[in-house]
Amino acid sequence: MNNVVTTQRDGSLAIVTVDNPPVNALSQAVRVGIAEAIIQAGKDPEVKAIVLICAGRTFMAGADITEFGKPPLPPALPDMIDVLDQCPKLLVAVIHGTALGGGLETALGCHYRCAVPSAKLGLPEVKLGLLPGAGGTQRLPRLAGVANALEMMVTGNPVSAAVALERGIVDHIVEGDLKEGALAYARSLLAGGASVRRVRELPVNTDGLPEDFFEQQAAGLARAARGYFSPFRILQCVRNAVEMDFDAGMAAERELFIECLASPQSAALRHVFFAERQVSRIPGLDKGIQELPIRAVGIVGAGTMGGGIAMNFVNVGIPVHLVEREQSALDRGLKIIRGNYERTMKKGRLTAEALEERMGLISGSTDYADLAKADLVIEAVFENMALKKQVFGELDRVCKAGAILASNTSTLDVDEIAASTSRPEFVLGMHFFSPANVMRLLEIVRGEKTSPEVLGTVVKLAKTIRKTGVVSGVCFGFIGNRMLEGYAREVGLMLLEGAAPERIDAIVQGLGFPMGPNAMIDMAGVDVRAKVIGEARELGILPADERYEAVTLKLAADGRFGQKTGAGIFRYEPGNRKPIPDPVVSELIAAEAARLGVPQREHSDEEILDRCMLPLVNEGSRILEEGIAFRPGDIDIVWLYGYGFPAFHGGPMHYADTVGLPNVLARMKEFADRDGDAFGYWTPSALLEKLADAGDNFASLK
Ligand code: 3H9
Repeated sequence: MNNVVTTQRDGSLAIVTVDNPPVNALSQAVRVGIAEAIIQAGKDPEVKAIVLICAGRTFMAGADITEFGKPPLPPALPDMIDVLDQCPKLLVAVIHGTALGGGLETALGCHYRCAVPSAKLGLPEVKLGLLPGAGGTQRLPRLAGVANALEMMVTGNPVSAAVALERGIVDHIVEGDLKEGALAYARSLLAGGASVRRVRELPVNTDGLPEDFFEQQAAGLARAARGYFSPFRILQCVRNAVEMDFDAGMAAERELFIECLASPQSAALRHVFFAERQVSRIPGLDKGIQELPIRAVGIVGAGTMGGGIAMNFVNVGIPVHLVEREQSALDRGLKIIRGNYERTMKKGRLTAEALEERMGLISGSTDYADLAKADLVIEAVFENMALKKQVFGELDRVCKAGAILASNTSTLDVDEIAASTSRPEFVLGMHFFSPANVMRLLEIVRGEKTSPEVLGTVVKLAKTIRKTGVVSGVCFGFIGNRMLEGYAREVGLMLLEGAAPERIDAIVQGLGFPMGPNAMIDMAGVDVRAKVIGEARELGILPADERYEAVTLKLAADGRFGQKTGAGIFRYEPGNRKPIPDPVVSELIAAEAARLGVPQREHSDEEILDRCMLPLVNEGSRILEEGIAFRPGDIDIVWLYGYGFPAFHGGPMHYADTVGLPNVLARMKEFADRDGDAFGYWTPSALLEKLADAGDNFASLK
């Protein structure tokens, strides 16, 4: 017997236990162990029924993702599940924690399933660019019905034990002790004369399914899963379950699974899975550090940002006190927060009681002294260094010793801000993205003097408020906005050269971004962008290039601030966010180009895409080189969750690896040769050159 799967006997029951921490992933050792244990117990004349159960915090959470992309190790999961399916003894899966992917498929290969009320069951393979490849696409429709099964597989979202019971995915809910309850259930099945029941032998029920069900679903996916590969293969598999016999459906599932596994999308999404889990590991941060308790939060500034930030905390039960300069601004801020919650309530996602409970956790005043008891204060005032320093000076005066003071600055020097207090070790940046109650990303900016306890506390806090926290060093714009500069610069230059904004946006969207760069600036505010450029110029970090963001600056000067004023790079109909090309802007751009003497040219689609993406890669590489980001994956996560970089391309650094670093360099050189490189726009980062020369890629830096 192997050391991750063991068998015990309890009367006529065999108990097969999987113990493969942390999540009982179905590694080769587990597959071998389960298959052997079931064959053994199946042959034992004294065993009447077998219970398959897991130790630790969860049932099997799926195939072992670390094995993907490596040569297959026998037995394949579908073969192991065949062994379960064919077992001559009654076989019961006992589910606690999460039965996910191959884990749920293993349970579906058993003859009965029971689960504790807190269990969650799902087939999340789609999130890894895969499809359930161990019979899930054929077995789940037989138990849960075609529509329910398809929905679970294309969204990848799990269902609760109660829903699973209602849909026939589990047969029984175990109350009380997991093992005792499961054994009692197995005994009751035996006592009731239950026989082996193989899911493969059940019919697929198509009652009530519209005739054009699959066509309708395909049309829905074309909208909801634009650019994705595996959801369409999942649909095909479910259709096969209806139209083919079980074995043929299984064979087709296998083929399509292998196709998904080999797809670049799956490689990208698996990279994202691991990168997401790595961001909270901070090199050099001692595991034993004492995190500070955060029981009360203060926020300075009750504008859109401050209000959005407040919602994150009260959503998880942490009270917030807001401080504004004027009572009227505070009242306005509180009204906006209530309005946001009311909208959620109208959508049925929040009860009236929960709304009042959350609002009850928010207080406000115009007096800094009311922040004296806060464990953490986040400053969310206007992006201006002098103002921020003044706020931090005030906070230093009123806040208790040991309170963490954070700035929500999106670009400014956190060390300079920290220096305006007597406690720089308690100061850091917490850069939320707008809308702060919705966007998942939080850039955590560690100052030169930020203490490990403070950093560790905020990294953990990010998880508590359900954000993905990525740590950045101090530099203008940190990870995300610093990289945005080169991207925006090239977009601005291409506009001056005569590329239409809607064309640039369409090409970037073609890669899978939800919106193009021009629409994004209109949404964020042309004035906001112009202000950032102004500040960067003041700090002397912009090139002496008159063309730099000339279009944005001109639009801002003309009062075209973007969506909020109904006109920016595009124009907008009242109440509609759809960008509409505006001839006025074409004229404005042409006039700017003439004024600056920018020659007009034709751009290929490829050039537009490369000039948008390669500056991201080059700046990302510099950010790594300088130690601003710890890992390429951290940069990818910033761009995925902060800027809508398509997950199926894995983020800018993973994207560069797939393009090939020598190709990235060659293309940059082409632009430099053609246009000159007076301002260093196409000067490659030393790290990029080093990796390319060595035949390495960013992934090798992990
Ligand atoms: C599949 O099953 C394909 C089949 O259909 C067909 C095959 C032929 N493998 O998330 P956490 C690690 S595809 C390997 O922080 P939580 C994870 O990296 C699979 N490792 O904990 C982390 O490691 P570390 C379908 C895995 O409590 C540690 O476990 N299944 C796997 O927040 C803890 O993870 C899925 O997609 C794995 N499958 O959440 C489920 N899963 O500590 C993926 C986790 O070194 N997993 N690890 O960083 C999850 O959704 C969450 O991990 C889970 C726990 C909800 C289970």
